[in-house]
Amino acid sequence: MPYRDLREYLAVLEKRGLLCHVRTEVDKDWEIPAVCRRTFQKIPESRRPALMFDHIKGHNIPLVIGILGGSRQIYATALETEVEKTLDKWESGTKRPLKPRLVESGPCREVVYKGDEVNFEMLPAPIWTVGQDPGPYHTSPFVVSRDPETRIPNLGVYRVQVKGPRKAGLMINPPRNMNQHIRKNEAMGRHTEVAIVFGTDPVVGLAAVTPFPYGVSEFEMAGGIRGEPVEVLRCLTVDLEVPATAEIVVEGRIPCKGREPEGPFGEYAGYMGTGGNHPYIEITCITHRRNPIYQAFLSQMPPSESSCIKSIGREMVIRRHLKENLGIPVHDVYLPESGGATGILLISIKKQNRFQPLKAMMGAWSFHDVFGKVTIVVDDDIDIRDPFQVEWAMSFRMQPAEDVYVIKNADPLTLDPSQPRRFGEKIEEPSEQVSSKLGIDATRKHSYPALAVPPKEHLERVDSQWERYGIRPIGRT
Ligand SMILES: Cc1cc2nc3c(=O)[nH]c(=O)nc-3n(C[C@H](O)[C@H](O)[C@H](O)COP(=O)(O)O)c2cc1C
Ligand SMILES: [Mn+2]
Repeated sequence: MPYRDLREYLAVLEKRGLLCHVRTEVDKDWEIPAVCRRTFQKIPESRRPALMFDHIKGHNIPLVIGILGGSRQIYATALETEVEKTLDKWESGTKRPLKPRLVESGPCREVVYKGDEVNFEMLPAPIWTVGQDPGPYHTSPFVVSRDPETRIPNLGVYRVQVKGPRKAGLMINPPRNMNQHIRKNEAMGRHTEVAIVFGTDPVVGLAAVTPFPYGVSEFEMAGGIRGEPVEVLRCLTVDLEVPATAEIVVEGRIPCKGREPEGPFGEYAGYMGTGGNHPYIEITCITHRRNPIYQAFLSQMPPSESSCIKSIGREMVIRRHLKENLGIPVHDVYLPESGGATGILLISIKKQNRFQPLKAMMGAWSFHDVFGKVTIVVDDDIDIRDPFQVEWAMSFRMQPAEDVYVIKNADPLTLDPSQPRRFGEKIEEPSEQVSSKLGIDATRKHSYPALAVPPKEHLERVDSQWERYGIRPIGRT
């Protein structure tokens, strides 16, 4: 049975020992980011819990973080599967989309504020990079908007700056789906309606950070993965639908062509991301459940929750594009967290001809969203999730003069500070950036000598009688 809402999911995390309560009172504006950073640095990924800050100074709403991507085990729990089956669950679920079910009422509307009663600052959004971010930011807003022609909704996570009791700022990178809604509306002289959702059943959140092609509804994808439609409720002041069991819903409108300074913000690449002129939201209504729970994602320097939750969905969509649209025999796709699940892309293929490695790179580079500034293609006997094996392939299956491709004038990885500054020092708009790509074909180009390892049967014989040799790792008896 899929989780009905965030609360059911948190109860499962708690039961499995994957959620740790921080019961002492904490300050959201310096302490929460520092505690989270230390949790990610001090505790190895496989043993890292999600966190619930029960008492936040000056607020009566608790904050949960790491609940979707504190670790791969937590991520798998969110998808109701096991770590090894995560990709399969994505693959099969998204092939059977389910339309959301419209309902008449839902707990997300237990408390309603409209007009002058609206106070966006009631939510405990932290200041994440203290001394550098201009103020509090929401890092886990599931932002809903819709195409004005097709009416197909889109759900994406775009950072939201708190700008006052009824005002918020948004930063949407150029390749993102929601830009098309704003662009289409502005071409008709219209504002864009928006709903920001916090705290849902976990699949909705994971779908929101995944770059499905334009026109694909993340609600339908989430329904497919859950095996049951997402129940949605019509908003009160905008023509949009939101998950009926959400913890908190903020409704508003982005004025036509309205832009205001936003940022800078400490970003997923591990550096401060530039500020600029970006759309803003005039908030019209806030509704929430009684005793709502507020969700945040840990972003900033990888490893982070952001790099974990982005990597798996992105790997799935890239793999699907290469395999199903381009017919490349892809074995595995991996976006390491060190590259913020963006900068470095590894692809293994069961190569059928010499052209496929370059085709795989170009295929990945021409996806609508931008990944793989450095893209490495290897044969399918290399485990791309093991850096040692990738380095071995790079060492002995690749010739720099033959197998390296550098492409200029590629679309930028927004927020990558290494990009050249073509228009002077200060970048006002992400569209002023430009990137280049490095592709490395580390597959075998001709027949290879035999591997220099003992014969398989000898290794198997040794394995079967390993105890007999009495060899133990140092430090253990
Ligand atoms: C914690 C976190 C913060 C994010 N912030 C932004 C952001 O501020 N702007 C942006 O364009 N994408 C941001 N993203 C990435 C988008 O959520 C992601 O690319 C998603 O696919 C966007 O939805 P779309 O493909 O429907 O546009 C963020 C992702 C995460 C996990
Ligand atoms: Mn989308």
